[in-house]
Amino acid sequence: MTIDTIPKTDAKKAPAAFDVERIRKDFPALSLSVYGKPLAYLDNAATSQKPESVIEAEANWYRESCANVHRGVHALSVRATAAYEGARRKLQGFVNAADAREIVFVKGTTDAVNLVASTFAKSRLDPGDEVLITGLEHHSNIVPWQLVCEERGAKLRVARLNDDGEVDMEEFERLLSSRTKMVAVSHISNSLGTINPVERMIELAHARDVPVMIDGAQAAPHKRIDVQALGCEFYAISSHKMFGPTGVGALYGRLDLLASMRPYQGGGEMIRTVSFESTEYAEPPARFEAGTPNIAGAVGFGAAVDYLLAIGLDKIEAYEEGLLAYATEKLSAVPGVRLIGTARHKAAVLSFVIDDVHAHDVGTILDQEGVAIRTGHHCAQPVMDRYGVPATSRASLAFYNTREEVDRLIAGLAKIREVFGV
Ligand code: C6P
Repeated sequence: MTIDTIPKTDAKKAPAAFDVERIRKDFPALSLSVYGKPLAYLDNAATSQKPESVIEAEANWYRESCANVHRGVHALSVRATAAYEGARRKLQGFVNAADAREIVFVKGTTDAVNLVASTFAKSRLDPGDEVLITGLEHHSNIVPWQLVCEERGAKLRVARLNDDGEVDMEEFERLLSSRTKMVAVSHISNSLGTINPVERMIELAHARDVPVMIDGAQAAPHKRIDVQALGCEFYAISSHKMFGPTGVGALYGRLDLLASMRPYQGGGEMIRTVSFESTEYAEPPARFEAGTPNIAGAVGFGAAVDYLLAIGLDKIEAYEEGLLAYATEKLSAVPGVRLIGTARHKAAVLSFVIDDVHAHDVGTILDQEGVAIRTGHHCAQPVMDRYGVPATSRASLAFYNTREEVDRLIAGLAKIREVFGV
């Protein structure tokens, strides 16, 4: 199935052209006020707000189709199964996978990385082997690899960053060796917004027959994803960062690899036959979906995919590029502000520090102004260490944000400088 053949969202709900004011009306949370001020939600990398169509899809599933999947012959169960498998096909189209069986519903990106590390990688790692990641990774794309390396006597290698927050590609290439059994890299960094040259990374890894997992948690809300064009073995995404519900995500895995992997967890639905002597596993994706899945979440995730595709990822990317350029220019002009992460290719994230002001104070004062950002290490402590800071303030953008909201961030920073006399 290609992106063009994906079932489209109800045309009445889909914005005709990229019109940010029109789009904002689809998101109930964007008209909230905090402390009597309109909410400027600039914490989208942590989680995104949800359009009415997603909220309705999930609520309607509970109202009209609530039953377990793949288990019952009754009408409601058949309807629930159709909705769940329909969502899988939507995800297949979204990442342009060749086959719907290559989409495994998981809890999110963290779950997906743990699945691949503890099944695929674990069976391939011997003592002395290596897993290569980069200095940009979120803890979710570090700790699962550390766990499996520890267990198998393997070693985690890390390609370092330059001062702009880009992966040193010479070192990345140098670290790929006959010992490398797995490469795992983020498509877009959550802490700095750097867009990694994943095409080149995959090419370099494949030249040495090394499989690649991409952590796409921060890419899927901003870019068109095409796993066939990328040629990666695994790609992980989280629904909640893509304007869908929390608690669900998708792992793309190449079918022949999924079919060769041991299950992640045992339980109902992941088996073909069970006896006390032996168990025969189901084919993928069921093999990796033990127990009752997050059915309502998957249906809402499917609706989020419909919503994103109805707007168009290319339009989203173009709009956000303009907004990021605007915000970068404004932020760079604020005295005492230092941007952390100035890569040539960036998306949606502005991480910064202000002289002599702790990031938590920045976040708290901005909150009083109605501006929501995230402060801290962003689950990427090694990135903070790289820049010698304990924390940054991070404004992260989505297609529903506006220049006016960026201006409010900048005005809030002026207030902070006044309060702290910096
Ligand atoms: N980053 C942030 O504020 P989960 O929580 O499983 O949906 O996603 C984990 C994850 C993995 N990789 C990247 C690049 C991420 O950004 C995240 C989640 C959030 O930056 C919450 S820590």
